[in-house]
Amino acid sequence: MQKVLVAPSILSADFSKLGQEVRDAEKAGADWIHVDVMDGNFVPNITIGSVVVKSIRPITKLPLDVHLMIKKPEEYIESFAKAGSDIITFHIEVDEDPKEIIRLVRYFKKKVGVSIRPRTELRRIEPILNMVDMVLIMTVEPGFGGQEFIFDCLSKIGDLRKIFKKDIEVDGGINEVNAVEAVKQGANILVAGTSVFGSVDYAQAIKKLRG
Ligand code: S6P
Ligand code: MG
Repeated sequence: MQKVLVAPSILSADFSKLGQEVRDAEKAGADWIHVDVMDGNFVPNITIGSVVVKSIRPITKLPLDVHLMIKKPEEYIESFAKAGSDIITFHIEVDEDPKEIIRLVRYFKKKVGVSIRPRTELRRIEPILNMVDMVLIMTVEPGFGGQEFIFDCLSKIGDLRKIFKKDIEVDGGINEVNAVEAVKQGANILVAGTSVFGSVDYAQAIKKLRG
């Protein structure tokens, strides 16, 4: 069976000591570091820009998994790529040409992911599935950490796994209970904000998520 990867989301970390939080997550066994980029436009919150990616890049060897919840992602891909992102994921709902966004991410030799919100149907991404490395299935409405996992999204993971053999990442409200269900459906990467950075023992939290 494929190893389940855990990607702690720094959105739930203590930003006053972000470097240390990233080091602690790596030491605790994290596989990737997940970076949530929000623009106050695509989602009702503003978070992290490419300067933050650049500043944590030398802190860790782990892949930086950048989740762009922004309109016009094509205008920011170059700066996030040059800042040291390893995987760049955009949302299909931004209604730009997905093939152009993918082409741009590939131009900078980065892995590319596409993400869908809980109410977006899988058929929206079907035409580009053969062009991406990863699909990120949102299990909360994007905008804020610490929300409740939406169980209705589970069947979408299973449906996708039947037709997509590469990475399936789930993001939003992931905890040790629903992680088991998501993995059963075929997810192999778990993003976890609150359940890792909100815990007292990051290593224990990551271990429990892996099941
Ligand atoms: C969307 C959300 C996710 C993050 C999240 C996970 O609103 O912000 O994209 O990756 O921070 O955090 P949590 O607390 O739901 O595990
Ligand atoms: Mg995210």
